[in-house]
Amino acid sequence: MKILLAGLLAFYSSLADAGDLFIRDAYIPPLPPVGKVYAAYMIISNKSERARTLVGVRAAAFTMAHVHESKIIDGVASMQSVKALEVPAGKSIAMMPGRIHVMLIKPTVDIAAHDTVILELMFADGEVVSVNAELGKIN
Ligand SMILES: [Cu+2]
Repeated sequence: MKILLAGLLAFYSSLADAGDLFIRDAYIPPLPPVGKVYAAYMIISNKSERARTLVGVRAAAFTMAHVHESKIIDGVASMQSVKALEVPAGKSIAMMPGRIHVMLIKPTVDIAAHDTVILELMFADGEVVSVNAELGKIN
């Protein structure tokens, strides 16, 4: 039920090829009140017959948004920027804690638990897909 509801909350808009990219289960875990850096997670499904490439994310509620990948190098946790994230044809990519995520830096507005943050995912072919991510929601 929870997953179905999350799927319904995600809405879809695009400039082209409507209906072949689906984003679901988008959420932003809660942080302590002093936190200025958040992470968003979601599942991106590509139902089309060609690979699609995520090249950036916009979020009006934050100063910056970047796609990152968490890695452990020589026992030290670090993050690398992901300039192009390919979603193969017919496949899904799951962003999740400790792996790929959208880093959201410095809110531009006061945000509180259960607020909805709109993320715009930009793909290499010019398509932009919007998704609602609820703050403080744990799937
Ligand atoms: Cu990060």
